[in-house]
Amino acid sequence: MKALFTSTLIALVTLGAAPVQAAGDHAGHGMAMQATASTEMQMVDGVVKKVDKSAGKVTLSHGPLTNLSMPAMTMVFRVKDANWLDQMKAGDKIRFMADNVNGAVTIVHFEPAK
Ligand SMILES: [Cu+2]
Repeated sequence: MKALFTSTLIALVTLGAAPVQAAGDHAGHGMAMQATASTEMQMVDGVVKKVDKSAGKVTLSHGPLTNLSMPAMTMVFRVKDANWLDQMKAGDKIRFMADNVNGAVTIVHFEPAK
């Protein structure tokens, strides 16, 4: 009777722990996959043409934006974080992600190109 109780307890502990472990692995894996996918899809090269801090906009010559079905061109972008405008000046090469935010094409991720 005591042996049965012990093995039942071990079984319960094992069953209880396994789903938690599996869920943790799964969540971490999902996040990693998503980050990789969005980076590959949306990070685009651009060259700064003009920065308009008062309007919160920057003019970029950019490569194709596949997520927006947009070919390479020169155009004005809004920026999600106005502080990024302080890190850009005409002639700078940057890498960025753009998305359509409330009808305005907006830079949602920015980093200086190395
Ligand atoms: Cu464009």
